[in-house]
Amino acid sequence: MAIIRKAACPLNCWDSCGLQVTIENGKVVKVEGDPDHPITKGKICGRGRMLVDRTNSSKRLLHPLKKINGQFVEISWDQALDEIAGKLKEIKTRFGTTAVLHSHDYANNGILKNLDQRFFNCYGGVTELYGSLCWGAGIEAQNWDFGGAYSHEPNDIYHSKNIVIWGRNVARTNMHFYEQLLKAKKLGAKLYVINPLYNAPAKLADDFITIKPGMDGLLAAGIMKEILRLGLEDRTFIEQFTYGFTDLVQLLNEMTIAQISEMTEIPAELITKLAYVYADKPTSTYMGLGMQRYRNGGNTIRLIDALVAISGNIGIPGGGANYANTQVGQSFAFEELTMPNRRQAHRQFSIMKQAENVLTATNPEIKMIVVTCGNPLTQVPDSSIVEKAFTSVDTLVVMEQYMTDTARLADYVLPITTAFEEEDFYYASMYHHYVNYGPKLVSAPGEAKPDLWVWTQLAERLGFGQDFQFTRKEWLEMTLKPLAKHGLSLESLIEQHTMELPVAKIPWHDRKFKTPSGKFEFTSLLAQQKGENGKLTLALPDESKWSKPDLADKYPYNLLTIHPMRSNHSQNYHLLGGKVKLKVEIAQNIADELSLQNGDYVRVWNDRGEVKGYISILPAAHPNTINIDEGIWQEFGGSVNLLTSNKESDNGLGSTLYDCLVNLERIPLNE
Ligand SMILES: Nc1nc2c(c(=O)[nH]1)N[C@H]1C(S)=C(S)[C@@H](COP(=O)(O)OP(=O)(O)OC[C@H]3O[C@@H](n4cnc5c(=O)[nH]c(N)nc54)[C@H](O)[C@@H]3O)O[C@H]1N2
Ligand SMILES: Nc1nc2c(c(=O)[nH]1)N[C@H]1C(S)=C(S)[C@@H](COP(=O)(O)OP(=O)(O)OC[C@H]3O[C@@H](n4cnc5c(=O)[nH]c(N)nc54)[C@H](O)[C@@H]3O)O[C@H]1N2
Ligand code: SF4
Ligand SMILES: [Mo]
Repeated sequence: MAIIRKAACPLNCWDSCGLQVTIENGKVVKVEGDPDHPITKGKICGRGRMLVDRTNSSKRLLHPLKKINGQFVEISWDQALDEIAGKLKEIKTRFGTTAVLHSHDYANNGILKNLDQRFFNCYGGVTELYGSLCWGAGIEAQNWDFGGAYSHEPNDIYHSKNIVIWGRNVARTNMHFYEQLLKAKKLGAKLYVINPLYNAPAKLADDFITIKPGMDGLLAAGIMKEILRLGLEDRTFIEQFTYGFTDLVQLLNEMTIAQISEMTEIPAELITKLAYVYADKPTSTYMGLGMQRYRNGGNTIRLIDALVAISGNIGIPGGGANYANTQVGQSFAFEELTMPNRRQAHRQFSIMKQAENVLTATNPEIKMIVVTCGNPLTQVPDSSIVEKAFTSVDTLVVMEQYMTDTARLADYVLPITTAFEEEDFYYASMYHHYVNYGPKLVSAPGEAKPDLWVWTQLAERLGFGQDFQFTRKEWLEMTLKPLAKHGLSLESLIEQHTMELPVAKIPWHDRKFKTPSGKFEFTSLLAQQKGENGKLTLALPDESKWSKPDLADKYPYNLLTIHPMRSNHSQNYHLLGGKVKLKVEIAQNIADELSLQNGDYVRVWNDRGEVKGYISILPAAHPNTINIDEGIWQEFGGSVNLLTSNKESDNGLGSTLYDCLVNLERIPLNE
């Protein structure tokens, strides 16, 4: 008999949906949306529905594997855990605990996934990653400007007169926000979309502004120049609540509107029009993450923040510089969960340069890498170096649900449960401020075990088992402790399935910013405390005709590698029935120049590597722009990260994944 249970989507995604899962004979047979969820209201995307396949696929890893003479052999859990614990003990005595690298990303939004940090802290402190491939540059930028990266609550959008969707691929990546845009438009809001690629929200837009990749900061500077020239700025806000305005004015005088128009490839009239849009308050700005994955990414977000500030759109209903909502994650008891005080040694590599650092680390060298919730061979930039680094260490342990490109390189592969096989609660610090409860619904296949079980077992073998002696409920209660004073508890979460967190719904409405000056900072004092000069600049991307003319001659096209429609990163390609082909989407002018047609087989390359795939012409994409969706496995022609650079963004905490020049040529099909 079929039963229906409420659950939560675990995927790293803006929307963090409530689910309704149908179970029959102990198996998940259908995943739908939970109609009672206050924000996601019963609708989910294809990736959510594919969780059925991710749970039931015959490709699931079912037993611990050890590589012996190049071949994977099934071994028992006891053997795997004893051997890995033995190696961890030996490394600790001979080289110190930082000879272990913990390489991870955030493939699962469950709060208890953070217990990996507790394990490594109690072990003594390993080499950990800092920064983020995803949103690091922009988060740091908003920390500098506001003292936090906070967004307005989703339904505040209905107060906006104008809505600017700045580089967010809403229909594909944030579907409930797209639904809201449709409604806001019906209510009379005007919509502006700024993106090098013409996407679904662009079709709804009153104006679609096509921009040269990496040039959004300059566009924001141009709009600010026009606001000031026309006297449209919010003087009261600037005078009372900001710091460093004269530095900004000085900066804006460095370039003319004509220059900005030429470099952004946006007509000057459109820049002036956007100045009036920003002055016609309330205007909300919803930024995406793609446009900060450039060398100038932090500065780009800061210039957009500055635009929102001088136009007086901060802290008012219907306004906001909406980028992320980190106040959601800040609601929980992370320190108690992860125990940073237990660490005795510590070393950090940036997530972007983890591979390069593995290859060059001394004192100690990296002897073991443990991978959790990540697929670095596919997702981390400059894949050739990643492959070299991850095969260079004595021991690579990968905790996975599937035999990914990274898992193939491992010495030990440990089979891990999927979300419906363990209890947790889920949240995203991106869009809405509700957490969703996810009960255990079915048993795991084969010998697959939760990550937490692995940490518990290893902790016992390493002598700190008592730090993991808690039941799932006790762990979950521990994380929710700070919410007790607001009357929120695990019991109520379990009963209601979703719970609203007590966060600011209109951030900065009290004009009390969390910066050193207490004001919105055009010139950042926090940055100065970190040894930077803290001033805004008119910085350009690293790989561009201005910064590197010779490189741009050799590689004339901008390569974007945006998030795929039907997969969360690399998670679904192997489940799509073998029909995956690497699609090289190109702007019309490239097709014209190289006489290319849809379906032609091409090679895309730069000094870092090459990929091959099939042409698809995008008639409305910005000239000289190419896109290849990210996440594609080696067997389907990937990874696109063979082409991308592992440089860090200007503020050191973000990636430069889209700051990438390439060339392209047609090749015969059999090559
Ligand atoms: N279907 C699907 N949805 C997802 C994910 C997924 O893998 N698949 N991943 C989730 C995750 S982890 C994240 S971080 C979010 C990301 O959500 P988004 O930020 O919406 O999407 P991205 O693919 O990261 O960024 C690509 C977008 O940025 C635009 N872009 C690139 N360069 C520039 C530029 O220079 N200027 C401007 N204005 N725009 C630019 C691209 O054209 C594209 O629209 O999506 C989440 N949702
Ligand atoms: N070129 C390019 N590269 C990119 C991006 C881009 O836009 N372009 N986007 C970047 C962004 S925004 C992000 S967020 C990263 C994402 O990078 P990743 O998080 O590494 O990518 P995923 O493919 O989502 O997931 C990695 C693996 O985690 C496994 N997994 C899922 N749940 C669990 C679990 O509970 N436990 C364990 N142990 N494993 C689990 C999955 O099976 C999957 O193989 O990629 C970045 N890389
Ligand atoms: S992937 Fe995102 S939109 Fe799709 S079901 Fe999960 S949370 Fe919702
Ligand atoms: Mo991401």
